[in-house]
Amino acid sequence: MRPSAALAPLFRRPGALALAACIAALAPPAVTAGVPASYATGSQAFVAEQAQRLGYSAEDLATLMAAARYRQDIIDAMNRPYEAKPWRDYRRIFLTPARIDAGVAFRREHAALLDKAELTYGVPAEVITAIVGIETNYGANVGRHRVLDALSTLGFAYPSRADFFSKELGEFLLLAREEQVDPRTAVGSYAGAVGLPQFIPSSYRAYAVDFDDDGRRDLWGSDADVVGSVGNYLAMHGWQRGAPIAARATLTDGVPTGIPVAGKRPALPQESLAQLGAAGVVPAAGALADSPPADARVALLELDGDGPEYWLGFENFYAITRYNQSNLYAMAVFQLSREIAAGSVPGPVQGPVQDSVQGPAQSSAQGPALSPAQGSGQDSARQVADDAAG
Ligand SMILES: [Ca+2]
Repeated sequence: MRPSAALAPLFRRPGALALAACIAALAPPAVTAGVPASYATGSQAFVAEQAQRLGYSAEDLATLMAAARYRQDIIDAMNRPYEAKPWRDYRRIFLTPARIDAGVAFRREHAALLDKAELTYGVPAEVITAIVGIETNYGANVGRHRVLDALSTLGFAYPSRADFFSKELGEFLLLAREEQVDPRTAVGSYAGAVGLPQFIPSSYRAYAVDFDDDGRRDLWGSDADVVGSVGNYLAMHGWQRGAPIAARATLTDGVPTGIPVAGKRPALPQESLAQLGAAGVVPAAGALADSPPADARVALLELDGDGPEYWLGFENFYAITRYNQSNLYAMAVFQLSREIAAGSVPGPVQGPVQDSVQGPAQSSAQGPALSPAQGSGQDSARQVADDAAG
């Protein structure tokens, strides 16, 4: 909604701006071409129902929400089925020489922080690095959408997940106050994930840590907070210090019957290594540096690489899927982490680097960023491509 020419001069005065926005917001919903009616009615209902809980006066929240804009391109991005890609394509997007090299550089540049996070949370430095690398290309693409626009658009005009995103909008407003972030200017992905590690607001509030002890949790501007928060997130979602993540599986008797085989959707590791061994499924020779105990829990995975690939996903693999609920995502993190480790440390690393880079080199700056850490319990989380870098 743009001011008319007659009103425009008023808008140069700050006080008048707030007053005019407030009046506009309290008026009946305006019908704007291309904007679903639910957007305005949803926004008004949000103000009426949530202002008190969020610690706003109705007038102040209405003024803020009047600054939000419906964005059709955000709806379009949500509807692009990126998770439908097979593993062989997904892998080529994320396991590029550029992304590996930048990961080795990030690992080196932030060695002290990453080592401290590994000590604190038990999550290997290269795993934290790989997550930041896949989420935002190490901060090169933290998203270019206003969070206020993204979460209001999805909260009020994306019916299949409106409840989830309107709740995240509330979380964002609380977060903005708690961390002294301007809700009018904060940017993130089209799905409202923010900062280098792409935390959705509820995850930010629950799991981000102030790893540089400056009194704020800043996932946009503090490398320390970014690194510590990724480690804490995984630790809080079941990461086991020193335990394996995944290993290529050898099937001595073909695909076993009676053992569930997961595809792209995360599966709790429920079988023991001993049970799988009895069914002819064992870790590939050399895939693990140390033999895990026979009662270690694993899930058998089948990914569509160049032909079917079978993998064992341990508890730590499942923990990565709590960050982004896709086995493709977790496998990309795992393999990128191994490449980064191999490029960072002279001498042997744990096990061979599996399925190293294939396909032509691709500028990782043009690679899509994933959707956010969706928090636990969101089984419809999406891994969709952001529409462009920057
Ligand atoms: Ca901090």
